[in-house]
Amino acid sequence: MSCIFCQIAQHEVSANIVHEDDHVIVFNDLFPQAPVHMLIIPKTHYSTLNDIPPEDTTVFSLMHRVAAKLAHDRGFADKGYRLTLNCNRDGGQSVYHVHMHLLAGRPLLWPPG
Ligand code: DGP
Repeated sequence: MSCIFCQIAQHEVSANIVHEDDHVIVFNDLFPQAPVHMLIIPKTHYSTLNDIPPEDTTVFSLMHRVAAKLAHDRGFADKGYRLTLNCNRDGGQSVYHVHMHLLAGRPLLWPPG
């Protein structure tokens, strides 16, 4: 098993886990870019956004539902936050297991670098 996020999802590598259910696990990013920086990942391994099969019609709704609940529960839903998915080299992806960045806690610039 060489995927670090699969290893985190299987509790083989430690991470600061903030949510877990049957389908999704959320943990704090090791290199936070904002006061809140969590990674929301599906437990199913997909290397990139390009690898999610059309039959999997629920993966993003499950990830989004958890993100929205965390934003609400932690009190930054109204102030605002950003969900980001990077794909492949030009998209800035460095870990090849699909993940959603949940960023909050400061004004986030646009456009991104
Ligand atoms: P991306 O560049 O979109 O592939 O983002 C990958 C993120 O994963 C990056 O912000 C740093 C984070 N990261 C990499 N390795 C680890 C790790 O072992 N543990 C945790 N918690 N985060 C990691």
